[in-house]
Amino acid sequence: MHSVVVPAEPYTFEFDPATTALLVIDMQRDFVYPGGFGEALGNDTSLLLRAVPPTERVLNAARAVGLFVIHTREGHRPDLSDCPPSKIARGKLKSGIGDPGPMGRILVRGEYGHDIVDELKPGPGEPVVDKPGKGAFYATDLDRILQTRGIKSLIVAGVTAEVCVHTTVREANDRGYECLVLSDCIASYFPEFYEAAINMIKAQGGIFGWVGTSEAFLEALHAAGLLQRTAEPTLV
Ligand code: C5J
Repeated sequence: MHSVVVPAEPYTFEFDPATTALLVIDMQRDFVYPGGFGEALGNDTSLLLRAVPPTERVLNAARAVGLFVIHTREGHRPDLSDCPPSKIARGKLKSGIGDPGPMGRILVRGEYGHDIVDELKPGPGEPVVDKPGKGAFYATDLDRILQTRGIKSLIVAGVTAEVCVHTTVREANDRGYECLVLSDCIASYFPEFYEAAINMIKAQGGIFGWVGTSEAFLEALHAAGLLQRTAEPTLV
């Protein structure tokens, strides 16, 4: 068994790659890209977009060392039969769930905007869990997939910090998974919610889990001898 030790808060996070998965939450075009549903709601998507490059580095490293990778997407069946009427009505939006949006029907499976951003496209053998709620364990087979693989720890990236990431980390924690949330790989449209989300995870001795950075995570993989150091292209 390899043990990887990542400097984190509130204290070091230790994991065995054989029983650890990278969980990439809802990195969907409609939330992250300019011109999508998120922006149509008046949000600044650049705050989300900046989590993409570090997540891409972590995803590439996870693939290189053989970590199990799993992606989630928030969305519904085209007939919306899995969407509570309360969710459709919430916000009294002019264009909401199921309506035509800038990138296809909003939060509907199969639509362009519902799919994962190009940079973080799921690879072969990486399950994509479609979830109707905010938490990735609610009404999905995520727990079954993780249990079948013997997964005990989760490295977490995704959006948004205070909604789907937080709900999922709380659900995971209650199910006994140890979560390391990578602070630069999660994001929110609201800086104050981002800060609070991070602080809530690591408070009280890590009440929901640990918080670290992508750099610390990658460095830990190097230090454990699992990842080769490659020269980064330098700007001249
Ligand atoms: C996610 C949302 N993925 N903010 N959804 O966080 O509604």
